[in-house]
Amino acid sequence: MLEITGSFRFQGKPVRCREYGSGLVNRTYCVSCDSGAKYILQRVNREAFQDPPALMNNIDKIIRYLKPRARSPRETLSLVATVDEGIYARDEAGEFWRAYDYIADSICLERADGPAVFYESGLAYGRFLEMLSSFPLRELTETIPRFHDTVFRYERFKDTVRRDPLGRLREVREEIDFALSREPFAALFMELLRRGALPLRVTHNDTKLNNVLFDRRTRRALCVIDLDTVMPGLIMNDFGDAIRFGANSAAEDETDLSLVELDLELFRAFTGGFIESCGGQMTELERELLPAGVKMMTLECGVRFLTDYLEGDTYFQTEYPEHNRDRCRAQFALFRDLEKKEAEMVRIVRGKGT
Ligand code: ADP
Ligand code: GN1
Ligand code: MG
Repeated sequence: MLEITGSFRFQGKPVRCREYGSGLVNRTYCVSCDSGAKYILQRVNREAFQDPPALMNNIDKIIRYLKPRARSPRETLSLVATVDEGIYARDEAGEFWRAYDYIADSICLERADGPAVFYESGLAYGRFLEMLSSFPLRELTETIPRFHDTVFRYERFKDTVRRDPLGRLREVREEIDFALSREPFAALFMELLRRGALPLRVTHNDTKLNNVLFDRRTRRALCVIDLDTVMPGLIMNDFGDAIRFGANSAAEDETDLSLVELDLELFRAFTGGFIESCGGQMTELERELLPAGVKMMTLECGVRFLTDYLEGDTYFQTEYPEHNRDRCRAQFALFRDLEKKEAEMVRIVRGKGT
């Protein structure tokens, strides 16, 4: 049993603790107690999040704000207090830990098995944004500065290419050339933001399908989880990251690139749910740029995987040495397909009523 379980006010005595989920950044465990109660216990990744106490304050504020607005208790996460009434615990190694109630009768999906669940996830992410639309932005810390500043991501990438710390450059020349060829596009949102044409909103910023929990029986979306990156951001990026991950007809790290493409049926389903729940708050420009958000998040994610590969896999958890390279290749393959299907995406978005 992990010693840190003793720091939380769990109901009963923890009797089982196992690694859980498939997140690429934090370490997650599922703890079961002799009372039957279950919890999610997480160690916050200090490489990714420089100020865990500030991050935990963000999460606490967001949850407190959402609770009274939610339709049911299973629609929001609930933090478990520590024995000294805190919202996180620290172990001897200085690591930060937090615990949530396990959301009962929920399932987490890595792939959309059809349009119905993906529509549901669109509703859930849109509703999450809608519920937070009046949350005061200045109360949130940027937990990862410049997280979706794609221009900054490119600066880092080019710096890593210059340094080539592991001598991996020659294995990814094609990917580097591809990334550089699309660099002008990467500035689109940051430029519009600088000109004041886009509003900053409270956004989730990590809208993978596996960050929504579904009801096991009804398969309706229940709860948006993984609140580490909830901070000021752009609505197109939340839309885009969800499509990048969930409407890809293959996995994020697929090595058979002929399988990687945008599934337009899934795209249509998510778009319907998203616009239905938060279309009312979007400006015309935001709405028009939703397909560009899909391209932006796919390109940015590919560049982040490539940078991490060149850096020696210091950020994303990997299962084999070329994992980040393969993830990058799959993202760039998807990006090429998105370029081909952009006009169709625009047509679908325009066709959805608010
Ligand atoms: P990461 O930041 O590493 O992605 P997440 O917060 O997304 O971590 O959690 C990892 C996985 O744990 C999720 O994909 C989900 O399967 C599960 N999970 C997280 N929180 C809960 C919860 N409150 N109830 C049930 N399952 C959860
Ligand atoms: C990380 O933590 P997880 O697995 O939900 C990453 C996202 C990436 C994603 C790629 C804080 O998400 O930005 O898009 O991996 N989260 C962070 O799978 O960097
Ligand atoms: Mg997650």
